[in-house]
Amino acid sequence: MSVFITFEGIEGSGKSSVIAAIGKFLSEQNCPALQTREPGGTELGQEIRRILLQTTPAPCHLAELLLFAADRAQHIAQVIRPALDSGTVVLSDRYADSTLAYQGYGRGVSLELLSRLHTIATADLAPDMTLLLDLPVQTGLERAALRRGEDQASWTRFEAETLEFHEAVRNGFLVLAQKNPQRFRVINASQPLTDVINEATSHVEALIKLTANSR
Ligand code: Z5A
Repeated sequence: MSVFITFEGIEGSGKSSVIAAIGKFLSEQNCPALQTREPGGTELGQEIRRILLQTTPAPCHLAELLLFAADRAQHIAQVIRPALDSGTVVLSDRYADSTLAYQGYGRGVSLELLSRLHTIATADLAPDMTLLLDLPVQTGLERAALRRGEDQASWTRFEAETLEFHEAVRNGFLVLAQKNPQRFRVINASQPLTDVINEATSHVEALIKLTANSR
């Protein structure tokens, strides 16, 4: 079944854990699903990811934005479109809303410019549903730090950003959800992981049933 679902949220919100659980659930239902991510869902994307997260000095804001757009264009051409065309459910850890939240609300790049670039990079391919895992910034950063064993050297440039930056990103995601209520489902990611997974799975199940019934 051709369904495109994206997972968004701040660092440490639990996206990877939830996607893995939903992928397992769908495979148990014999529903073909592909798990992928941005940046880095292709070979070219892996290179871009390394540049984006590790290179010093950091790219300027415009270069950073264009690298995320290049990663996405390749990801769509090589992975997302072919999977959707073959009737696969695509589960993507981050997509265009991350650009709006991080580069737009976080860095202050014009939302109008982001919208024009989005049209060019994605040909306006929009997700059927976006699950936003929302939680306080401090909790997300603490989880991410715990997972990495407090090893500051392994932190990416984004994790090292100020609390204010991460707050702006979180608020940006919430504004996007408010503006697009039909597409977004906001989940309280402060709950225990099993509860977050159950809530996310029920949204995915509902969308898949709706899509199947509308055919
Ligand atoms: N970025 C951008 O600026 N513009 C763009 O257009 C795009 C991305 C596409 C990619 O980093 C960075 O690129 C990202 C935004 C920027 N930076 N930030 N910040 P990444 O891919 O390396 O990192 P990430 O996307 O933020 O993912 P993550 O760090 O892997 O977090 P996660 O996938 O959301 O969480 P997780 O790995 O599932 O969970 C983190 C830990 O918390 C782990 O130990 C879990 O077991 C634990 N966890 C998860 N949920 C719970 C609950 N509910 N309770 C307790 N513990 C939990």
